[in-house]
Amino acid sequence: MAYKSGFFSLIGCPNVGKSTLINALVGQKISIVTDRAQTTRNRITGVVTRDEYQMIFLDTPGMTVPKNRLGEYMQKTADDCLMDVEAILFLVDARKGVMDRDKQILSRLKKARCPVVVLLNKCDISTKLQLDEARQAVEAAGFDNIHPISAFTGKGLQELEELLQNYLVEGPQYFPPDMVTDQPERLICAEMIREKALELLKDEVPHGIGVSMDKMQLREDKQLMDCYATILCERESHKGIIIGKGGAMLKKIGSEARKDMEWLLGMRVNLQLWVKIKDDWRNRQSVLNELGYE
Ligand SMILES: Nc1nc2c(ncn2[C@@H]2O[C@H](COP(=O)(O)OP(=O)(O)OP(=O)(O)O)[C@@H](O)[C@H]2O)c(=O)[nH]1
Ligand SMILES: [Mg+2]
Repeated sequence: MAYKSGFFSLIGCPNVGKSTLINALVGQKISIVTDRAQTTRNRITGVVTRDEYQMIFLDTPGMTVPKNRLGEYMQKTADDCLMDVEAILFLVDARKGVMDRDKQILSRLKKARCPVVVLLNKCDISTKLQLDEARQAVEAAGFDNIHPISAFTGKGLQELEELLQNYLVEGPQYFPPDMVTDQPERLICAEMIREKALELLKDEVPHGIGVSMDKMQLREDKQLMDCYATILCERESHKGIIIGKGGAMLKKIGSEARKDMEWLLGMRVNLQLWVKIKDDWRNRQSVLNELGYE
């Protein structure tokens, strides 16, 4: 039988679990996850390769109304992922239910030229009533391909992969079998630092943060990677918060990110972090390009 492959976009409001799902599908953490909305900023590709087929999943930024140029970039990224795919996987947080924003996206998806699979995520923490209500609201919006899953526990994911096989088309293996993402290690490592900053810092500070991985260099004995990264922020006061008393916060962000990086790279990491102020960087194209939001 001929080899099959296909592309699937993960679409939905912020915080519904798109990145958690892509990580669960590929079986490795390639996209950062936090309990905050608007964690993902870029399109992240996740690849599942089996003997008979390859599935390519596109994680996207949650759909919202943009507030700055970075936000516009994030929305364009999500919009672009609506095209040229075998199917769109639209995620809803079943516990929260189908909100106005979900309905708006669903009405846009009505015009999509490809099939839409609706996933009621977080079924592990949703009641039966909440799942029923979410399903009814999705049906009322005109969609009937609805499946409860938990990206967190893995419930329903086996069935999902089986379902998605129906949408695959005869085609090549786009990625080598051992490749789970097209994101370079440099970018994933920078994202890991941003994830820790999002987790550890409160309020408006983390959303104004960008991380650039300036240099990664393998030591001569090949047992250790020296990594140099810069955290960009927008204000002097934010810089103070990120560094913390006596440098404590920066140290904490660094040591937590280092653990993840060591796991990813499979070796010891020496991470050096700096904090720099770049006024209004989220509206500056040159800085956005530098950070990989091109
Ligand atoms: N209990 C439970 N929590 C989940 C599940 N899926 C995701 N979460 C949690 O929901 C939060 C958001 O998850 P993300 O994967 O970052 O959500 P996202 O849709 O990628 O969010 P953005 O990137 O901001 O658009 C995290 O705290 C996850 O741990 C699930 O199936 N069950
Ligand atoms: Mg995400």
